[in-house]
Amino acid sequence: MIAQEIAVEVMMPCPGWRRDCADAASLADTAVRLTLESCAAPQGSVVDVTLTDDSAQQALNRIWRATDAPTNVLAFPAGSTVKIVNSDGILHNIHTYSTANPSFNMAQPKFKKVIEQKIDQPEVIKVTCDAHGWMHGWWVATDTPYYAVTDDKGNYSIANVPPGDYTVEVWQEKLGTDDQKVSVKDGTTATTNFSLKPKG
Ligand SMILES: [Cu+2]
Repeated sequence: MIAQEIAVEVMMPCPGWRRDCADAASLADTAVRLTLESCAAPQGSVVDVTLTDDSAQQALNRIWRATDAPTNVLAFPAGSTVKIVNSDGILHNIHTYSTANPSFNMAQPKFKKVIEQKIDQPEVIKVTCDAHGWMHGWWVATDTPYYAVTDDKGNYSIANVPPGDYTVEVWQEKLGTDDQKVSVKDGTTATTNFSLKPKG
């Protein structure tokens, strides 16, 4: 049975949701009610859901995740230390899924504001919060200092690459990887475009 004595308000400030997913509001309503029922949420609870767009997500990321981009991907050269910040004062549990680096699974209570974790080996690492199933992201530890995270349009640029022949590899969490060769000439800009297709 779906809990009824819980108020769920679904807001869709972005018109794309109405256009592309006509029943988004009722799906969100049902999903929230089933979730709250499964965890025995108290009757009388009020839940607000906002189905938003990339620019609003970017603003939230800027405020809450110190990442000025609409992304859940953090890229850095291997050997870097990642600062995991608990900025909302509730219990989280940081869990990494890796093979080249040691995995870790660590509670982050509200008094533990920052956990530092060094990532020595290049690897794409899935990161979840075991306390909140919807919280997840990716760490991409690169084997090169030349890397970029695309913006919300898929654009990227990598500055100050020395002249030479390179392989540019792209990774996307749902679309996988692709790569292309590129030659960089002194004082010029080389362009590499990718078009990833869903598999299957
Ligand atoms: Cu969490």
